[in-house]
Amino acid sequence: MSELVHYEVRDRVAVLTIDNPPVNALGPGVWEAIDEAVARASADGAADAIVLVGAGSTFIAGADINVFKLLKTPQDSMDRSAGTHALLVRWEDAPKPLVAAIHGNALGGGLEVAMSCHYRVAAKDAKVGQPEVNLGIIPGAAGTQRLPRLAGAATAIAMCTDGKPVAAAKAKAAGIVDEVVDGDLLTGAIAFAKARAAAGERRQTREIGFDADAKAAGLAACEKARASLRPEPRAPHAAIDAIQAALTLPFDQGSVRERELFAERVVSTESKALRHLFFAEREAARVADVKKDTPTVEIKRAAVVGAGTMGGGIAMSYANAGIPVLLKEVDDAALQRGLATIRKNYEGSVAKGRLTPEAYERTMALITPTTSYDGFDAVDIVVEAVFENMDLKQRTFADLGRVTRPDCVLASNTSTLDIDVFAQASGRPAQVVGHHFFSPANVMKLLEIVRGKETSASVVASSVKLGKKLAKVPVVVGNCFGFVANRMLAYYMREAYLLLEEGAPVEQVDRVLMDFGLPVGPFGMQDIAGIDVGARIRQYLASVGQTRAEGPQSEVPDRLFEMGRYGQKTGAGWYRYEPGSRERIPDPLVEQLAAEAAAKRGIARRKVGDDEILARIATALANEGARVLEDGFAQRASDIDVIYCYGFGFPRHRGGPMFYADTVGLPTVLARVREYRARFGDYWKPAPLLERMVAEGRRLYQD
Ligand code: 3H9
Repeated sequence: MSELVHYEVRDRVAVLTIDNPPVNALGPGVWEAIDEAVARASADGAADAIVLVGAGSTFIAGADINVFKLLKTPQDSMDRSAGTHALLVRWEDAPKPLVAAIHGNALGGGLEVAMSCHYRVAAKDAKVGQPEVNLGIIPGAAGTQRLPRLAGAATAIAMCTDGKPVAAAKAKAAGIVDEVVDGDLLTGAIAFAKARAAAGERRQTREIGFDADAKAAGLAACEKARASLRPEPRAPHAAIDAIQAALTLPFDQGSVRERELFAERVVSTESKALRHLFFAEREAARVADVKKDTPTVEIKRAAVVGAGTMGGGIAMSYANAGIPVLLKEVDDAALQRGLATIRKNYEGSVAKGRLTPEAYERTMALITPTTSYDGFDAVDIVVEAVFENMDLKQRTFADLGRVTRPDCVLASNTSTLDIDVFAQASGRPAQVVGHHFFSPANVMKLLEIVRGKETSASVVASSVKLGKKLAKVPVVVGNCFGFVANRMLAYYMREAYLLLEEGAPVEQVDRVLMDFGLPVGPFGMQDIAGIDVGARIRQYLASVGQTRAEGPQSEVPDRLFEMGRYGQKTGAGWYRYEPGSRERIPDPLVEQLAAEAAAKRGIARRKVGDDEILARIATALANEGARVLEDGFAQRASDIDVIYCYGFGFPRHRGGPMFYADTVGLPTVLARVREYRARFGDYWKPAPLLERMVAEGRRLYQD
């Protein structure tokens, strides 16, 4: 018998255990091994029923994602998938009740395998889902055909278009799972299988039909879902098309339609981009010179200094992960303000039903407010989140060096300042690291881990581990101005400001970026983040003779700042806002400021095309990204993609700014930089890495 699927008979039930660590992905050989085991069990006189279960932490996390890159054409995919379809039908035809016993996750192909079994029983904390859209594809092993038959079209559409897994209890209510087992899963599954065998029952999902009402409601749900989607990404549209085929065609024909749609998607740039990010996100946690066995500090208690917007959000992240956290402010008034914001945030979640009142109380109780350093000698990490002021931060780190244990990790949430300076101030530079959270810190998933000159390998490894525990996506970066995220952002914003001065209204620039797939354009984003934040950083930089990005510095954001137009919080910024509303209303005053700025710099304003806006902004990002990479502040291009997608909402289906540059073609990107240099000036300097890669005919990523 295969090593990938173990076979044993327990209490007259054949137990087939899939054993393909780490997540029992359906890689080469696994499909065949299950097939062989089902055939053996079907013929085994010692077994009356069959249970399919996963070894280790999960049932099956889906098809092996690595295999998709071998599919170069839609026909490659069609050739392979017909065989898979036949296997699943064969299992469904097994002569004895076949029961999937699900623990951990049954995702993608994993759920498709389970749905081709006659029944499904699940552990209480198991999850099932069709997350293929997150990889730019759709279910390809008849998931879009069997799921609507089990759960109805509306549930299938929701699961196949948003890709979110569903918990066992909800899956049972939806008809996907037949029984939820509280105790030992395998024992429960064996008992369930024996009972079905005794009753002579076997239910084939593919035989479930749709009556006229279900069909009409399903088709209406397809229309409604289509209307709610943006034109891109395409995979959710394809998933709906496939579900519609389930409603209108016999099972076998619907399955062929699904496979055609899958084949088209799997070779798309969208799918390549999303698969790239799947692996990039996991790769980002690996640090070349930090070995796997580097000892790490377990963070059991934490402290946050500063209860402002960032400090409060960071304390919430710790509490959400179940880690008790001291929250320190200078005085009681500031502390109470911070706590009130935290409470308001949690109460919002309770009101939306995302948090139970009990969980709110439990989580809130993990945050201990304080105005002193009492108790700091017992914490494993301190995150400093005081104002972005060098003197204040240095003083804070000097204090932290005194009041904490020598092995305590000392993290700074600075977004721009040099952490090596704080490291010296603490007297314990090896323990100092940047933990750059993004606002709102309790929501945004990116965590830039900034490695200083002397940060120890153990502190880096501990930070990565902690980041995952806090449900963040940790990426280790070097200590340059703005680190990676804000350094790139400075170039993104520079181009946006200059395009505005040249004649592109803020609403045009924002619309182009939103059409490209960002949730909000650069100006709308700044109105949310606060124009004052950037202005203060520029003031600090001016005081030390620096600028954020090379090139002309637009005066427009500073003029808005001087006018007290900080964005949404003051009712006006790049846009105007009616009281209590977040609707962005274009403001002629901004156009006037842009025209004045253009006149001062001798720029003749013109109509700027949408294509130019996208090309300029994307090229600025890619060129600066190449410099970040060459300077060694990011370990790999894919880290930059992860950072920009998670930090600033770059559309995932475009793979991130570096992947997108590869899609456009590096020679085109370089040609644009050169063209802009000729048109606008020497501040448009091609990154040497970009020039070299083009000269050598290389790409950033291989297919
Ligand atoms: C599909 O099924 C299409 C079908 O419809 C078509 C059939 C014809 N393949 O995430 P983790 C690796 S599409 C290959 O860190 P966690 C992962 O790269 C698939 N590798 O663990 C990592 O490797 P490394 C639909 C996979 O506990 C290691 O396993 N399914 C796969 O945080 C551990 O992963 C999905 O989209 C895979 N399918 O989370 C589910 N899955 O150690 C994708 C994982 O070298 N997977 N790996 O970095 C997940 O969402 C999470 O892995 C899971 C566990 C929630 C399961």
